[in-house]
Amino acid sequence: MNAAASPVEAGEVLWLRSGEGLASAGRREATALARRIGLTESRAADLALAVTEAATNLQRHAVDGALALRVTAYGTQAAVELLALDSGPGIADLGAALRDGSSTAGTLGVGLGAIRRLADLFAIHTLPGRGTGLYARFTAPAADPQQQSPPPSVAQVSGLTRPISGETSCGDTWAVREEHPADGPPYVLVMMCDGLGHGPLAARASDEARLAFRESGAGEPARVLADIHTRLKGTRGAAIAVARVDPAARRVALCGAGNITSVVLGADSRQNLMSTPGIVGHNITRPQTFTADLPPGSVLVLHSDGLNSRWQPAQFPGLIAQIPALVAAQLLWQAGTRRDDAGVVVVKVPS
Ligand SMILES: [Mn+2]
Repeated sequence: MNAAASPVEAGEVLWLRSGEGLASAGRREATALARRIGLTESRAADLALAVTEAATNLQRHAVDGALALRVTAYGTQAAVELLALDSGPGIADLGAALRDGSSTAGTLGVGLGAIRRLADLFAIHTLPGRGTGLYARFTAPAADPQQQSPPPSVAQVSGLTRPISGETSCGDTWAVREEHPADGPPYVLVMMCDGLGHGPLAARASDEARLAFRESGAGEPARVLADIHTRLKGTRGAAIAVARVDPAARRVALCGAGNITSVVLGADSRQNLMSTPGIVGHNITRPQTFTADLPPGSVLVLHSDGLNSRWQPAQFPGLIAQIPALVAAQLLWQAGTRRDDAGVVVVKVPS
């Protein structure tokens, strides 16, 4: 498996909030997803066990919490991804919690060693007093071993969305397109989209935006945004930012309209990239493209207004060293509101 490869766009995310029956609901959903992507019986059982451990942890020890489950594809391989997120108390000694058999009775962290051992890819980030994010990936066997694997990814990209409380469809979405042109270095295009309002009509606008993003042949963010604008006429419209990341040059160029927050995030710095006012699909006047450096170790973060934009890097020590899926999840959980759809996408260029 190519761990660097990125899923191409947002898929359906199953959110299960902590409460009675979390473990059994989680197992049931995980088993259905495992079947959908053709995990072997024994790997499906491993996934179910990991879900049980994560759910039990949340139920017993965490303040508020949720599991998120989804299917993604990395290169040609499908995977089930499990996220467990909570609002505290955090894990004081992560090293001890990850060692199986260590005495962690009564603390958050029982079973973490087991989840790490079972998963194909595991990551965890904890904020003392404020919460823990856990990520585990279970990858299906390649569908066709003869199939040519795609060129290695030049950037890691992942995101996460969560609908407003009480809704199942989400108007926030993200997508990625990696290009390997014959006449130049490879680059990555990424889109963050917030369909206006929420519910099915917002989701429809963001579905159209994903299609337009995928089908646009353009390589410049402003051109891609213009193509999406054309496609979104007749929908509710959306706030959208499109970024182009050139890994070799470590540069990002971004063009956005409407309220999307775009940040180059360093260990103790954040640089905002501006979007212009407007509604994609209705009125965008002279969208501008802004550029910035992506220094080694930094990540690019794009998110909707379902997250409070006033978060600071100092509130998330160590987070940017994590994989993009976990960076997105922690930001969404810690800065997100349940009163709006929320969405984040994160791009990381390997150092
Ligand atoms: Mn919104």
